[in-house]
Amino acid sequence: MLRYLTSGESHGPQLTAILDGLPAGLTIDPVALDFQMSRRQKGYGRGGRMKIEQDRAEIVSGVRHGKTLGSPITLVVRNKDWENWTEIMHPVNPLPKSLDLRKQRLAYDTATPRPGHADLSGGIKWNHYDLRNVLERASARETAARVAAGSLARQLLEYFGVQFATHVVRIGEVELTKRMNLADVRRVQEITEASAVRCLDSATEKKMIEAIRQAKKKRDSLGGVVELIVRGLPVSLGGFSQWNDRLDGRLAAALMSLHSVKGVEIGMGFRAAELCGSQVHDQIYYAAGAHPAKKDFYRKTNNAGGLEAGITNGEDIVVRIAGKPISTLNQPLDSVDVKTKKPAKAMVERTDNCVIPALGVVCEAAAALVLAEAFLAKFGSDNLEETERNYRAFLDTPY
Ligand code: EPS
Repeated sequence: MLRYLTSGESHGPQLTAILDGLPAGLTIDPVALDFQMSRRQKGYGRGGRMKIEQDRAEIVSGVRHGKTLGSPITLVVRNKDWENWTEIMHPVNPLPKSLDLRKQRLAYDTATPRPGHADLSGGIKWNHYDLRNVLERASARETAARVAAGSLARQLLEYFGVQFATHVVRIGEVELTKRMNLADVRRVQEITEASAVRCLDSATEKKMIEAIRQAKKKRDSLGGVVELIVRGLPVSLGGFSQWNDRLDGRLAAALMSLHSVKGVEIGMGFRAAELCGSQVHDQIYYAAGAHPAKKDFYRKTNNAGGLEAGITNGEDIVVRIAGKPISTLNQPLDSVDVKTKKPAKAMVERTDNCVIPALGVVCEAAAALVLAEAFLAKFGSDNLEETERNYRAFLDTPY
């Protein structure tokens, strides 16, 4: 079973991820790991924090001389900003009485919850009136730890030829309407990497940048939609015997659990509800020897998004993920002071205007963790030789 935990506050000393269940013998590429960490930091619309951090994931357990041991892998991402927050966030030392004014504001002025964020429900749940006690862990900074763990799961799947890409298809009202060629995943990766908003079409990219610029000018935030593509998974991962065997459900849950995500659509998604069955279902064809990972069956359409009845069918996994606008606003919305119960404007924190380009990177990591789990459940997870032997045997066994 591949599982992981993360810990750490946004402005604490570090974030930590523990990933348990990767097979022994996988060569870890630390450069590829840090590449994923840096991708998450980019994108037009990111705020001041990303100028401070240069995220790196340090491996402190579970890997020896570059190879996984089969024991839990611990990854540490240090928060550079911790230096500026040591007094406010120190795990043990009491808060000093004399703080400069800026620090006082950060330390005490956190009683007015931001609509849309975790502040109010978290405050009530844990009985905190200093809402910094809630927001520090609720922060999307946690996704840095998830990307660290996810990029190791990704390295496992990449070893078996699986490819991941995401591209931004909407920022606010600006939508990518042009049909893009997604035949070459590497090309999709290259183009999105070179785009400030990870969009495949340069004309749409310009409009997206302008929309974010306008939102920033109005001290507002913008959400959007990203599309995830995972190519190269074999047919038959997942299951349907029980509700939580279903890979579509597990994938949707992993993506839905990401900060700011409000919607997940697999394949045709909601549109399938409007059409007749003959327009929706992907017809089945066969070409002997052409597609070993699909047992030579293939489809000419992919409305199912690579998943039927909770199982991979060997076509690309295609998922669209909708993220709401960031809920920290520089023009604060109405709120209530949780101590005095008097009307007040929501607290203002340093913030991003749009994180949708970064959301795509995080979705790739979250998906990799779930899909690697399903892959290892089928082919074995003790050591890579065994996983590979089982995988090759599956490909070679005729159906
Ligand atoms: C984030 C770090 C945070 C925010 C953002 C994500 O840094 P700070 O709070 O110090 O400015 O930029 O957090 C949120 C969007 C949120 O709602 O909590 C990061 O590393 O991704």
